[in-house]
Amino acid sequence: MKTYVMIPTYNERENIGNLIREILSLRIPNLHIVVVDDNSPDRTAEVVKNLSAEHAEVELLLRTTGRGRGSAGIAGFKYALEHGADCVVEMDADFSHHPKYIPSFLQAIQEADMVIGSRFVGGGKDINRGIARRIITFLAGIYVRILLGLKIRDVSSGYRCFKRKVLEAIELDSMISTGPSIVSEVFYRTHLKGFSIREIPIEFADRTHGETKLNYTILIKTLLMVLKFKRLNKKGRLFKK
Ligand SMILES: Nc1nc2c(ncn2[C@@H]2O[C@H](COP(=O)(O)OP(=O)(O)O)[C@@H](O)[C@H]2O)c(=O)[nH]1
Ligand SMILES: [Mg+2]
Repeated sequence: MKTYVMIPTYNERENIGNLIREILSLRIPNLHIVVVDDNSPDRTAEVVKNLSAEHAEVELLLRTTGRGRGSAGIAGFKYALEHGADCVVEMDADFSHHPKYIPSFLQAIQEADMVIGSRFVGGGKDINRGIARRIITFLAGIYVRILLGLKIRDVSSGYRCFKRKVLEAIELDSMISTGPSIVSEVFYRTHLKGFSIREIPIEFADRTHGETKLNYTILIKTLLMVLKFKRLNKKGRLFKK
């Protein structure tokens, strides 16, 4: 099974090298890593390029026009599909998503179409994060779950694993998210297409290096985007095919 770990990055120079090394140390057969960097001013891409010279399975997708967590994620998924991935793991670069869980994802994906790393199932945890951020996650989660009718608990988790057929079916080309709302849009599309989704517990840690790209403006925009997917779907226009 050819697996791609897809990591979008923006100013993650302090994290990405260690993260890649930890993933490689898991020694998972036929595992590739693609880092999708939006030409970060801190030269994250340089670190990735240097590592890819030593390790053929480390690949860099450098985007020089436009920036966004959503468009980067879509580009990364497409890259993995074009390069023959049977399975794709998506994760953040900041160690909030610890790579030690990758083997559990690959195990669980044998029996589900999509697997989510979840803070809110038995054994999962949200550690070291401030109370304000936790409350926001909780309230935004209720909003997204109710609005989109999702059955999963951790609807803002960007640590997840997909079978190829899911990424082929959700129509990456008709996705409307350019920013972080991609996390919900992917859940919604996967749910609407009827795929099986399984949650496995993870301990989510706050980043210790670098800065979050999330702020209140982005948060509000993200929540409004969720209304937009819902409306598009009601009109039968979320999927084009
Ligand atoms: N390529 C790319 N990656 C991004 C962008 N914004 C955020 N990311 C990455 O997406 C992941 C999650 O972002 P982060 O700032 O940690 O968001 P938070 O975890 O919600 O606070 C990290 O790996 C970021 O480097 C972007 O505009 N472009
Ligand atoms: Mg983060």
